[in-house]
Amino acid sequence: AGAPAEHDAWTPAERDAMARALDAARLGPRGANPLVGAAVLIDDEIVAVGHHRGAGTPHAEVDAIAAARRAGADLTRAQLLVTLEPCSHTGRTPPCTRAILEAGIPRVIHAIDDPNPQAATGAHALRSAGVEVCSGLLAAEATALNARWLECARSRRPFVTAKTAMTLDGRIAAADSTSQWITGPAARAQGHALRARVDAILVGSGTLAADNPRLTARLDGEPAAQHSAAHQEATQQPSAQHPTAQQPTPHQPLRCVMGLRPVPATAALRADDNWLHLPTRDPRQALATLADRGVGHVLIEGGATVLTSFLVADLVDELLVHLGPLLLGAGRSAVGDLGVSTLADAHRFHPDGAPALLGEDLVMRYIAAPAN
Ligand code: AOF
Ligand code: ZN
Repeated sequence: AGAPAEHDAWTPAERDAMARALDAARLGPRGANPLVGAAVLIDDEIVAVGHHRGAGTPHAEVDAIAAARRAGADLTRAQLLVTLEPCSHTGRTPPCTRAILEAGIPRVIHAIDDPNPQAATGAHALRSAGVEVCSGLLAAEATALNARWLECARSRRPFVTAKTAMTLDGRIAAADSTSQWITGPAARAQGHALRARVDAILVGSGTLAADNPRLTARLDGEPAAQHSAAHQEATQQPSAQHPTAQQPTPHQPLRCVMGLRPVPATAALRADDNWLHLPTRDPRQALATLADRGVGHVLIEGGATVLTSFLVADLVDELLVHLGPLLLGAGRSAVGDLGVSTLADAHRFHPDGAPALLGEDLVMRYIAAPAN
């Protein structure tokens, strides 16, 4: 959608501004939407920076334009640098092209085109309205930043986050199936906050049978459903530190069970109609069904069988590891056989930001390398 631009057509100030936009993009959470940042440049000076904070929140362009207005900038003299082509569609938020035109911004530089067919005509729309549009600045960096999201958009599948809470030696339950709790209240509360940010949450039918999880996002202190504690990561309780009463009801993800076992009539997840049984062991098929249901971001919460099947198919885009400070030496491993017999075949991930200490637990975020 963008016109090709010469490598050395960019000024140092434009380069710096796009680099700042990329840094800002990294502040957002990964998920159904890409990480996107934007910077406003006037007379070689960056007057404002903005970024996207996840599906349903304002896009980076709108965030940066608002910041520039607060700074009193004259946008009719500005260049807007964006790490992704501005969208032209009304999704969860209005089109960025409209915000750019209303602000009177005369020139836009975007790093890469948007592969989402709904959003992708932004550059064309802006040009038709008389805005100068260029693309390609720091394109490799912008592509790397959202490599897995770009793949999801091209193959029309949801973005997949997998979360697992394990001991220092990679166990999710002891030999007798006890697993409560491997991680403390602060890390578990973060897990519930994550549930409220995704469109769907998925567990295997084995975990359902063992744990009878509710799979709801709970930000208050209400107790979890009864369960045998086999796969604690599917049933984590909210933090006792969070007050019970005043919390609003969080957004509830579609609750999904994958696998060939039927869902028992007494399953806690049948509490309302917002659930789905995916009678397959094939992760691709499960994701295709979820995409048809409009799911853009799914959270895999276990157990090890389901997690392993997604890992084997290279369908885990983001991996969240909650590491509790304990050892078991035996018990159930977080991940099963991946068919790897030599180190060169290991599934590799890249750290996505710095690890965090939540209570006594280490919380680490990894992003998968681009698929070949
Ligand atoms: C932009 N700037 O900061 C982002 C864009 O559901 P919506 O309304 O948030 O739209 C999501 C789509 O918009 C997403 O799939 C991608 O194509 C584009 N994301 N576009 O102009 C942004 N995050
Ligand atoms: Zn947009």
